[in-house]
Amino acid sequence: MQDHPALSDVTLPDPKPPAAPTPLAERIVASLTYRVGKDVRAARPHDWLAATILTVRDQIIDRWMASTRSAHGAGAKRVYYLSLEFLIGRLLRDALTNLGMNEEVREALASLGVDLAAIEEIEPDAALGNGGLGRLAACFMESLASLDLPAYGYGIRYVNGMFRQRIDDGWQVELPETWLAHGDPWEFERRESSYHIGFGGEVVSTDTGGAKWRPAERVIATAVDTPVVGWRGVRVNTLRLWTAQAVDPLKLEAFNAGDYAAALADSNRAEQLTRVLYPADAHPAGQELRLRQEYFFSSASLQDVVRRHMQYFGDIRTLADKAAIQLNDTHPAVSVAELMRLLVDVHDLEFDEAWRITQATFGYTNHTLLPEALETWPLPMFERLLPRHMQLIYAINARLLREARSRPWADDRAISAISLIDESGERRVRMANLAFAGAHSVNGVAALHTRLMKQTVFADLHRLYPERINNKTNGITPRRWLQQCNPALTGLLRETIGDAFLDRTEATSALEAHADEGDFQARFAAVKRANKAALSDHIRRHIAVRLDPDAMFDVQIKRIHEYKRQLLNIVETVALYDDIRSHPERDWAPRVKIFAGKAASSYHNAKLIIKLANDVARRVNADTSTQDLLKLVFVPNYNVSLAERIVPAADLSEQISTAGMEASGTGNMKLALNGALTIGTLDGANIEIRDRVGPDNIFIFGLTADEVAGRRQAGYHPADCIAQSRELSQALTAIASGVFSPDDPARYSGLVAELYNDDRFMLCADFDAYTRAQREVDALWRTPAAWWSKAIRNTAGVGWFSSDRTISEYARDIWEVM
Ligand code: 26V
Repeated sequence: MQDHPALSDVTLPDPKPPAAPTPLAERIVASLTYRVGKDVRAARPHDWLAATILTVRDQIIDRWMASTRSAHGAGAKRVYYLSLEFLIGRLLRDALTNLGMNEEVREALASLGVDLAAIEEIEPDAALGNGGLGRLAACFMESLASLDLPAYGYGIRYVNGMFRQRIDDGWQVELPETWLAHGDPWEFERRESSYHIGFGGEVVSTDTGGAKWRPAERVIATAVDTPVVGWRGVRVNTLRLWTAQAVDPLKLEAFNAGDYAAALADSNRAEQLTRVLYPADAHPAGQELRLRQEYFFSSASLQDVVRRHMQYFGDIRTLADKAAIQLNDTHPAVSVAELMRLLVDVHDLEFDEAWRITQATFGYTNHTLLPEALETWPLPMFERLLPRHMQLIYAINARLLREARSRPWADDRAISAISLIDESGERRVRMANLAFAGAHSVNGVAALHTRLMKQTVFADLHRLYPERINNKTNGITPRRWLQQCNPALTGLLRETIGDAFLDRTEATSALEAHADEGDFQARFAAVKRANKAALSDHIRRHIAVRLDPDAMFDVQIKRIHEYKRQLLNIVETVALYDDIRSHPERDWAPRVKIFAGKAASSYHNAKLIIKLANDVARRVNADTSTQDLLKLVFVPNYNVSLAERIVPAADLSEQISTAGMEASGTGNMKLALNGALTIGTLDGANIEIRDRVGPDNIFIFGLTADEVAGRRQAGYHPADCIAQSRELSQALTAIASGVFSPDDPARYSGLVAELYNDDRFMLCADFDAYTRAQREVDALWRTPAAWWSKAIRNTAGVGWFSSDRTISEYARDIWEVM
């Protein structure tokens, strides 16, 4: 599958001069002529795309300026969302939907002989993020604008975002992604908004007894702005991404002396900073370039926030009244030290006052409890790169530990857990502790996750500051994840329950009254079938596998990670395959297992799991004895655009992480909103989904988070579970012995051995419960009226998971802007 189809793949009829050009068509032609510089007759699909975007962008600019003016005029407090990832995907359909311009633009283009859907398809998918955390940031930006809250997103304008995934002989191959190949017509470079960012050097003392940092190296950060249009165009906010340049891009002296490498060395070094997104979503790379990226964007963003504050309000001491800065995980946590530096060294505040302002300004969101995903930096590296920040962190730590010591319960163990410096081995700076200490609010992203934060990683900090941790259950924007990706369902809902749900997603609850109406069920099922047929078509064209849209589409789409347990799903598929072959006479429910997702390039087991999915697929899909009953596909290059195709076509949503390990999940919400039933563990937001849709409308199985912890404590022996389950042991034996990998029979022996030996993710403990739940799913599928009743109740029940609701809670409880 290709991210950017070759131009020849997109068939556009010959452009004809418009019969009666609409004013909008005329503007598109003017954009094409004068801004893209192409003649109507010579224009290629990408030219039409650019001309359309530029024309739509013009419609946005007045609102954008009005939004800025109104915030300024009102002296409003602004929200700043700092995130190293914004997984925004394509923007044209998003802008058209929110501006209500879809039909108008479709007609204008049609009058020019251009198909809107075809040019939407060639817009690159802006993948400036890894997975859930980055997509959440994009949904939040859209909801902030929709709720008319003045907000800026700050991040990095990566030249290469998330890698493109190709599947070669079943193996993942990573290719660079080039979303900027044709330029980005949405963006505005703001040359005037640029800042110096320092690295290295030393700290000197000033005559007034203060400290001053003399960096050895400087680069320039320049802002590039993209408008973010809210629902119904109520407001347009700014996504401000930073790009890096050398202070001295061309050293002429070196150039003239013929040393071209030296002449461009600074440029190359600076450009590395914004070259590529780190493509791991759980394993900190620990590389210096990553820390440089984090500081680069934190410093640029904070300098920008402080400059705007001084320009509008003139007094740095009111910063916290006028700015709320949210840290999306620890990636921007160095911002805490950077703001302290700006307040103390540049604005001459006393340390204590600066600390009060810093804490009042920042909020921190945690997105994972996996110990291996918590960022820490080797102290010597940190100090070499950011010597002044290291001093400030020591000073913050002294204050923090003094406060901790005053508590009677604080023994040495508690003190070392609270410290900003991990001294258990080589000394490291703990970014999560820094973010916790520097913020007035620390939130988790689902109720269970927040409870576990209090009990595990942050137990001692929580004891010290019991008011600080709070929950904000994640959400998704219903504009992209219902209206845009599923126009047919949106149309059906509007006819059935009216338009209220377009502005208040909870209003989908009115559907419940129709859940058992045969006629409505038939229409709901027909929408699903059409979406499945469209997905089948896409899959046939891209990976040449034919699917039956009447089979159950069972999907697991997300990053490939052991804790998410794609392996559990694959092993169950193998067991099912065996069972169908042994008992062909039974009334099996025809299924298509659909997988998609990327593995971090260095994550060996995750890549092996992709290969296994493809090995099983090859064998099962070719077996004539199970032909109509079971298919497995791994759809390459999972990204936002592919999710937009799969989500509306899913019948069953696999949310099967080891309980306690998935902070929230947001794909679970998207799939349920589009009428898929969930099969899942009591993990992350699945628990709250069950609460909303009702326990009868979801398939819950397996150990709870507390039971997982209990089993671990008591000593977990996976080999015993395997011995007790004939189905599991047969499936594992088949995989380990090379049934699916005859070309390399030992390929999976190590993977299976790990399950016998430690099974870190308790696949074996949950296997039988999972299989039973799957057979209940089959039984339900065979009674369509019962299935559709439950599917409808899912769409009806999950409106609460709108990111509008989530953002309203942040606005009220953390940012105090609502
Ligand atoms: C960590 C690192 C470590 C350094 C290298 C790059 C990198 C990138 C991301 C992360 C943290 C990953 C945390 C994450 O993505 N969490 C997901 O956040 C979602 C939104 O809250 C949530 O729904 C998922 O359950 C959670 O896994």
